[in-house]
Amino acid sequence: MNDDTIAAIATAPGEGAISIIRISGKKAFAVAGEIFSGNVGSYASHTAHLGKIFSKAGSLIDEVLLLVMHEGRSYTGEESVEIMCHGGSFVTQKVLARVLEAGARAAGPGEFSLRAFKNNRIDLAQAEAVQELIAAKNELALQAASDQLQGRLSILVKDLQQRLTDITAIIEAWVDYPEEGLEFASREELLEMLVATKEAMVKLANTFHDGVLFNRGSTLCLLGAPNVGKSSLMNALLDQERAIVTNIPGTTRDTLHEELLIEGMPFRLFDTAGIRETEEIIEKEGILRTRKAADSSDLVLILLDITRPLSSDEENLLLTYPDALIIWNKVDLPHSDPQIPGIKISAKCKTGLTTLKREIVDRIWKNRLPDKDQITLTKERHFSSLNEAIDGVDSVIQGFKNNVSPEFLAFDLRQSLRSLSSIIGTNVTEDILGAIFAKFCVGK
Ligand SMILES: Nc1nc2c(ncn2[C@@H]2O[C@H](COP(=O)(O)OP(=O)(O)OP(=O)(O)O)[C@@H](O)[C@H]2O)c(=O)[nH]1
Ligand SMILES: [Mg+2]
Repeated sequence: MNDDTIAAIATAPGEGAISIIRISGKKAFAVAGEIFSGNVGSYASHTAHLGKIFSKAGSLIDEVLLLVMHEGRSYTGEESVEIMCHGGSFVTQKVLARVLEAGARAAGPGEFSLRAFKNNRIDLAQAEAVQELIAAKNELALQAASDQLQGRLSILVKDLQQRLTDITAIIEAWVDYPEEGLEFASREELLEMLVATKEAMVKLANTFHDGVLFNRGSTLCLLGAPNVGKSSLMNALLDQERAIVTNIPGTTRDTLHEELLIEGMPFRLFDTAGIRETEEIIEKEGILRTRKAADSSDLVLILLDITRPLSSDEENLLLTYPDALIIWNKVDLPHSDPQIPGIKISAKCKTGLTTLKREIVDRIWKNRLPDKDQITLTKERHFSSLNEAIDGVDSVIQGFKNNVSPEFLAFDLRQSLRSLSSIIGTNVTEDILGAIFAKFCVGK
């Protein structure tokens, strides 16, 4: 499959200043040479050349800049050419059509990255990081993706692999040379090595929760009685008139959500229908949805009206969500001291919001603000492979304590090693590869 030459538009669709058509494979120079005015085969690697692209009939399609990369020195590891043409979608399509006519095949999603992986330019975790880097929407997600792309996760995984391989070697020595085997390590030493390796694996697995939050954002759910100012607060936090605000209780009927960054951290904020006893059918459904949103969120924010005493509905709400962050709204109006402690704000006048934001970030991230040196797992696939590996090591530790025969222990360890390897791709089937790269963009 790696024998043919592939091509695709590598830039986003639509109009732009320039578009890039990427060609990779054994015949990349020949293909480009056939449609370009210069002698592509004679160019040094990593040089750019101004010239013209012609149609088969010889008419001019576009003036372009052509970048040449020799085999072994490109993203895919193959002979590659990038054609920078004018960024109209019609002209870009025409250049691509010309490239295909000259003998390249249209690349599928992620096919360039798949080739980079198959040619050992990057491992699987790094290839996946490319896509995450493209999708990153905040500093943390970007940092995690770029760490992975730099191979920092891979280095960690390889280190774990090495440790398990060493342990397996010792256990297999016991199988093969029951007499001398114990010279390599005592049972106690081996158990210590196993436990330490497992701990390092668990430490990495524990970063996954953060990794998910980096990409998806922590969910915040605004709860409260009708008219306390939930939608006003949502708008104030977003700094835009997103939700409808009126003085009619029961204005918000459905849950709506928006993404926002608070102190650089990603969040997803839900505004909900105010909670109260009602027989009205739409409002009832809205309240059901409110409860659903609240139950699945990372932090519930209960909004109360400081100008009036708590209602019984509100008291129930406070009991149902004892961990909620309590916010007293409408401090701009005359009021007496609040009945219970909470953050005081005015959604209308936008006061108290800085304190509120600080508290939200603290509640979610306190004591676990990402450490710059810690690698964060961000992919479900990596997390589940790592967990399989941990389970394997765990059963070896148990087996060890129960004097299970070394053959079985070695078998379990090999299984664990396979799971670990699949993270960086030394042990994955074509099916899995296909599924991973299918999620990439065409041209990447
Ligand atoms: N004075 C004052 N009025 C506010 C404040 N926040 C909201 N309001 C007013 O309170 C009324 C209700 O505000 P909303 O934001 O729609 O309240 P809600 O909690 O979303 O209400 P429902 O969607 O009906 O549950 C509107 O008239 C707002 O202008 C505030 O901080 N001060
Ligand atoms: Mg509302």
